[in-house]
Amino acid sequence: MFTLDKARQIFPDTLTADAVPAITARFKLLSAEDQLALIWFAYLQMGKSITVAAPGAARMALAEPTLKEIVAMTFDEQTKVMCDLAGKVNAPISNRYAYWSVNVKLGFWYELGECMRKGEVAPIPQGYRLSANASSVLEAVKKVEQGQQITLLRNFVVDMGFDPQVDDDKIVSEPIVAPTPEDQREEIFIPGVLNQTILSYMQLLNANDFDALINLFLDDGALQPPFQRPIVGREAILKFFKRDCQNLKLIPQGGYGEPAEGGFNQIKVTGKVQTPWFGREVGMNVAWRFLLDEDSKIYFVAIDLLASPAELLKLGAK
Ligand code: 45D
Repeated sequence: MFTLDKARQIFPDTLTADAVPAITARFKLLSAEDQLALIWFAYLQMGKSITVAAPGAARMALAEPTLKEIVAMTFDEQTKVMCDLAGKVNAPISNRYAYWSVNVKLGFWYELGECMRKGEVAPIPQGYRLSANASSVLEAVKKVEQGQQITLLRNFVVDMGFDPQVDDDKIVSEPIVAPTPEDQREEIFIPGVLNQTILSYMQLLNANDFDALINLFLDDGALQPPFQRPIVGREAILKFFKRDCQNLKLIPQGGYGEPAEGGFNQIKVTGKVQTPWFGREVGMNVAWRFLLDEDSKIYFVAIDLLASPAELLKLGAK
């Protein structure tokens, strides 16, 4: 029988973007000042080719009071707040930050960045010289493909703040949008995949219909996001979908399935994912590795960020 650990090993020849955890580990060793400056330079560089979509009002309302508070501070105080965030120091704003969902954190930094541009918040000093290590991490960030760059930036932002033990039920997240009406949902067609659970998974996630989506999972099913531990159980997965997965666009391009032991089936799909932050400007190359039980319920699905576009073609037996 399958255990979670065993399920995680299906399709072992899938090459994930190892550069992301490798660069993240090096980034974490830098000083808070270097981290902030590095992100600023990386963000400016990225801004030359892609634009971040301004977050909606609903999302921003949650961070608004904190942003106002920061704008009212002196430059020195502002710099301290930002260094405390990067350094994960126990301070009031660092504490509050730890209780924001991923998208609220990103929206907060988006606004701070705008304020830094306008001169309302302390900028990274003009002549700031990165340490040798930080420069080398920045060069590494510049070399990876765009999907990996935005994943790195997202991970940097997520990891900030003071979080000894955050109570998951107290996380502040943006309101939930209504699912796309059924007659407006896009049909999903995946060459090589006829399994209805897989097709429904893609369509329901694209439609933000999380209450229907979660019914595709077994009670003890698990979902493993890129570079994360699996999220186990329907309740936890549903919470994750509602909190972090609104308005994604999954664009599966091909797939392959084969029987696994105990009447299970393993199906691998590859394709692109777009985040609402960058829309069509960035297509991340991903694989979904599904393990379904005999009733085609999802026991496990891993979403991997792929090492390169060549990985999109690696389907099926060789
Ligand atoms: O520190 O099937 C400044 C799942 C100054 C669900 C700054 C999925 C310095 C199931 C520059 C201002 C979700 C797993 C900072 C699929 C400073 C499923 C600001 C996958 C911080 C497919 C920086 C979904 C800023 C995926 C504003 C793969 C940075 C989603 C902004 C991936 C960065 C989404 C942004 C990604 C990054 C989104 C907006 C990677 C967004 C990244």
